[in-house]
Amino acid sequence: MSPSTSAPTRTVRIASRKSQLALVQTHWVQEQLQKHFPEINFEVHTMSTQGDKILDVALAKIGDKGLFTKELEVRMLHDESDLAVHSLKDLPTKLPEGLVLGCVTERENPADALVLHEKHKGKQIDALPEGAVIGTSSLRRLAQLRYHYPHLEFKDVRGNLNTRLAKLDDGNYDALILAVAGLERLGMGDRISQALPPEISLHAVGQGALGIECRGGDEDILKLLKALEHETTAQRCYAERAFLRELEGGCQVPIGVNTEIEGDRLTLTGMVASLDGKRLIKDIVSGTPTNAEQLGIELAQKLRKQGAQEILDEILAEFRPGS
Ligand code: DPM
Repeated sequence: MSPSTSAPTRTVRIASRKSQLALVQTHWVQEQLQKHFPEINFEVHTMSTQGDKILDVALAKIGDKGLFTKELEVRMLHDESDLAVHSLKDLPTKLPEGLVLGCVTERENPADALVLHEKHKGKQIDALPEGAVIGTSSLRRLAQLRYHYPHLEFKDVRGNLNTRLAKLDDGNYDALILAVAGLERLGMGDRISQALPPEISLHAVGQGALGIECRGGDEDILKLLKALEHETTAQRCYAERAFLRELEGGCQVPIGVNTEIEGDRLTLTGMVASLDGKRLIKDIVSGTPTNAEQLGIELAQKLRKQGAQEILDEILAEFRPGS
C-alpha cells in the first residue's frame, strides 16, 4: 500500500514502570489492545517511580500516596502518555484530578501465597515451627498472620521478586508471603507451597487485577479500554476500592478483603487488624453487583462501628512520614 492512500497510523502511548512484573503486565495489555485494534500503533514508554528507587526503607514508613504511580500520572497529565498500566492494588483509591480508572482487567487468583525455604518443603503454614521467620513488607499480611499464628516471627523484605526469592533461598527467612498472581505472571508459580485461604489471609483491595488509568476526558482512549474491561472483576474491585476509600486507608494498611459474585449477589468480606495481631475486626455484606460501591461503603461503616477507625488511627500515628 502506498503511503498516500493509507490513513496516517495513530499511535497510543502506554506508560509503565520498569520492573519485570510491570513490563509483563504492560506488554500483555499492549498485545490485547493490538489484537482488538490492529490499525493503531501501541507504544510502551518505561520509567522508574519513587517506589522503585527507595528500596532500603520499609514501605509503610514512606507513606503510600501513589508511590508506584505518580511519575506515570504526571506523564498522562502532560499529554506525554495516553494510558498507564498498574497492578490495581498499587493504584490509590483517590486519583489525581483529571485522571480516571478507565478499565479493570480480568482478575487472576487474588490469594496470598506461602513460599517456603527448601528445608520446610511440603509444609503448610500451620506446620511452621515456633520462631520461624516470615518475610513480608505488607502490614496486612503481617497483622493477619500474627493474629492466627502468634508463634511466628516477622521480618521486613524489599526488592523485586527475584531478589526476595534469593534472600529466602540464602536462609534469611523460613518463608515469604507473596501474591499468587505476581508469581504466576512471572512464571514462578511452582514456588507456591500454599495459596492461603481467605480464612487465614484476606487479600489486598484489587489484588490480582490490572487497572488501566487514563485522562478522564479522553473518550477515544476510554473507548479502546472498554475492550479489555472484565465486568464482574470490575464490580468486585469497585466494591473493594469503595471499602478502602471509605476507611481512608492507603495501599499500606492492614486492611484485607474477599469478594464473590454468584448470580446477582455480590458478597464482600473485609477486615482491619492491629499490627500486633491482637485485634482483628471482620464483617461481611452482600447485595446486587450494580450496587458495588454502596456495599463497600456499608461494610466500612459496619467495621467502623466495631472499632476499626481506632486501629487505623493508631497505625497512622505510628507511620506518619517523618515520625
Ligand atoms: C501493595 C502491597 C504489596 C504490593 C501491600 C499488600 C506487597 C508488599 C510486600 C499495595 N503492593 O498487599 O498488603 O509484600 O512487600 C505488589 C505485588 C503485586 C502488585 C507483589 C505482592 C503483584 C500482584 C498483583 C506489591 N503489587 O503482593 O506480592 O498485581 O495484584
